[in-house]
Amino acid sequence: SVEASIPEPQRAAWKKFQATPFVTKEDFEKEVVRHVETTLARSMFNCDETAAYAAASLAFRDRLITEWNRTQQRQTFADTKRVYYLSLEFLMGRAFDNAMLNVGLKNVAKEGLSELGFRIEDIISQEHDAALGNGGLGRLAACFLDSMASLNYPAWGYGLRYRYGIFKQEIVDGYQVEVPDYWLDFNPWEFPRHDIVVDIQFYGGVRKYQDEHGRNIAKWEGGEMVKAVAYDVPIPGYDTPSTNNMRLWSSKAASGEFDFQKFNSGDYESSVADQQRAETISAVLYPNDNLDRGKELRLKQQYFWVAASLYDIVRRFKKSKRAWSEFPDQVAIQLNDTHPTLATVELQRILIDLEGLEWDEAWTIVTKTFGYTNHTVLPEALEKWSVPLMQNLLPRHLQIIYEINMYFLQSVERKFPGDREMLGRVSIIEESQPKMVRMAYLAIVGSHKVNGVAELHSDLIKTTIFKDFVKIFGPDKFTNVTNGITPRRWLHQANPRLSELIASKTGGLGFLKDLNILNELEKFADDKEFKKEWAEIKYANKVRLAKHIKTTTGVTVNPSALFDIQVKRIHEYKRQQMNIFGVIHRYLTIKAMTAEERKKLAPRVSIFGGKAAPGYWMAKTIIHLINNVGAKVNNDPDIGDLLKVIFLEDYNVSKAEIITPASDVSEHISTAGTEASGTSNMKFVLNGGLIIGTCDGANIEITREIGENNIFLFGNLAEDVEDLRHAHNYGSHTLDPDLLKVFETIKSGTFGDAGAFSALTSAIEDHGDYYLVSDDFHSYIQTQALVDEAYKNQDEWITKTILSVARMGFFSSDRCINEYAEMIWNVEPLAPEKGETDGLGK
Ligand code: F58
Repeated sequence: SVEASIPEPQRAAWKKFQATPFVTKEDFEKEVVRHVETTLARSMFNCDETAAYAAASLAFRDRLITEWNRTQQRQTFADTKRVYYLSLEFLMGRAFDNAMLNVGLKNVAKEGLSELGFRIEDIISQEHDAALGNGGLGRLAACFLDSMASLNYPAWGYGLRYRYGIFKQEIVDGYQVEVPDYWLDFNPWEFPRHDIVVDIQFYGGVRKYQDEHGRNIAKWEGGEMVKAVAYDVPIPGYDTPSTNNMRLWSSKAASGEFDFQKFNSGDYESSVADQQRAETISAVLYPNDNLDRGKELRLKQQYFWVAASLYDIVRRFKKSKRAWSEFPDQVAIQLNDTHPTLATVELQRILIDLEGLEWDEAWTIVTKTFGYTNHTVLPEALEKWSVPLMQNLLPRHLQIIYEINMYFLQSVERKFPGDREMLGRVSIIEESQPKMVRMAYLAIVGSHKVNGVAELHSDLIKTTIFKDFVKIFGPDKFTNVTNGITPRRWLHQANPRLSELIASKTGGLGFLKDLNILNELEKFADDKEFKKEWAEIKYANKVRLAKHIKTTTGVTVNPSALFDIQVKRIHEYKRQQMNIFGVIHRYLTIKAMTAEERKKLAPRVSIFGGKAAPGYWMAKTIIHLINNVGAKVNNDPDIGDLLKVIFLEDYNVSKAEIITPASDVSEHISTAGTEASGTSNMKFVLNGGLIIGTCDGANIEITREIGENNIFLFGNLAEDVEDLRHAHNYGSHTLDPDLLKVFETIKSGTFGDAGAFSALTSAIEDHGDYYLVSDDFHSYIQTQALVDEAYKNQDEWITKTILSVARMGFFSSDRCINEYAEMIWNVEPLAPEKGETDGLGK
């Protein structure tokens, strides 16, 4: 047992003085005051909200540590298989509220803080978001950590501790301006592990020789060393003592403070510069969403993080003294997209170069260990690395990649003799100028399972980008795991009143652990009293967002208007341009209406939010247009409340928690076949909003679950996209007349300098309309009219939203994680021992 590890004579003392987590309000307050007065060295007379946040979160942190240590010990002693989720991004958002809710002590904290003179909401809002991600991929990783801990899986997240997360977005004169996000001033949720340090090598060369037994040896020598220092972040499960670990690596110069030789020879500046250069590796998150730029520093980040994580995983495995062949029985590693693909090569290198295994034996272990998740079919997002770049930075890895490719192509040759074209198509090395390593192909070859993130997407990868690999490996290697979201953050935390109402009708908060319980709400879909409360909660959430809009933009919006929201990264494929063109169309329509006609119209607030990659000019132009349309429409006295256009600055996780519960409709309108899944679609529906969307990503499965009467679908289907594009380029391409009117208005200067937006219109008029905005515009406008009509019948509308929520159980990330565990990882939960829940306050 765990206890047996402490020698008998000392055990009693350790047990007697073991840390006991607080449970009562009094004990919580005592901890807060202690942290204010000692840890923070402040007195009660100058304890402001920042200090109160610091002290309260330290109190919770102490509590988490105890459970975290126990969880780690339990896993070590049970010696079970662990899963390691490798992700360059974890978009965690705030931790304090989540910790209070997951531990089940938010009310205790609320009352305690109140007695000390603080409102809990003010304290929660002191926390800086942990924004170590771009968008959906990073947030998915965060939801997965929550689910893995809540379901008691022995799981670790491994990532990078960026000093700067995703930039802060400011809107100046309608333009996006990026401001660095330095978030580490005070972060109580991380623990530096200065004792867990890994040396990471770059550059240098490979020496090949035969040892005294005549074996061929490859030795990677010379080059540079950088240190990876571990920072650990506890991940509390909901309603369980299980507290998992997220380990983030930070880079540091290997030579300690600085190079003393250089220092002594008088070259002080350059010795400091060396140190700076090492620290650059983990300095900044690359802000591109769905675009691969191929920068050397990015490859350095990837190898740095992968090598440190694998060293750690292998070290942990070696402690168990098992045979190498048992590695895949103890370790499952999931590659969150291709960013960590070098891990397959690194493990092979460790096994053959450092541990002396034969190639085949090693490669069997590698492929049994890894699984790969694909998140995109967009060609510009598929990662490739130039061979010369890799040759320089990671010479030994490149050799191993070539060898992997050679054995792989030999096996293809055996299966499809004489098919030279196939060999060229599937080769991990692209024969371009310069040659490129195709990371997705390497990930497929190095894994035993490859999954997409929604049914349509998983089908598409099998029939398009990875078609040949299905022929080579057979269809069973490819599977689907439809994405999910954690109901703890995206319902309970973001929408406490709705959560409470649901709890009151379904016998408590059990639905947060088994989201299918929401089904019980179906019987209230026509219940008058229930519907009234339901509608009141939606209204209150809209009032909250309206306040936020007022304080951040100065614009007054009417909470009774239909709130139409599109928040996500700005990208042409997500088609925010189509949305704003639709808004302009609405504006023109209203302008042309009589007073009588206007009375019948449902007032609407069109809300946008999202960041553009700093180098993505077209996306920035879309933001500019939205803001200029807002400036015009919102100040047009002829329009009044009938239409307002809002761009919310700096969309992030904590803002999403205010925005998501406040939608009447949200927009998920990507060109069919481009959005792998989408996850905000799930969040909006779970919070009682309807959606307008295309037949793309998870929209399709959402429709299947909630029923097609409860969703506004429109537009061309994925299967027709290719032909349409072909027709644009080689046939006649007549644009939608309503869209042309919108373009005329833009070009006339109604929304300011017409020239500023010419790229947007000309992408459609002159450059083939790749994203089919014109093809879908008519159907979009018509469907928006259906939304207007439907909204007028509030009674039916509310019924639709209740039925939808009732049927959203499938989209819990718990379901999703259980599928990964069963189909890909082959890991079992490790439930806490009986009695271990003692001290958990519930
Ligand atoms: C997103 N990808 C997909 N990538 O676009 C979305 O449909 C899906 O729901 C989500 O993953 C989760 O599966 C995404 O967010 C990135 O941001 C990458 C960041 C690193 C560079 C390449 C894009």
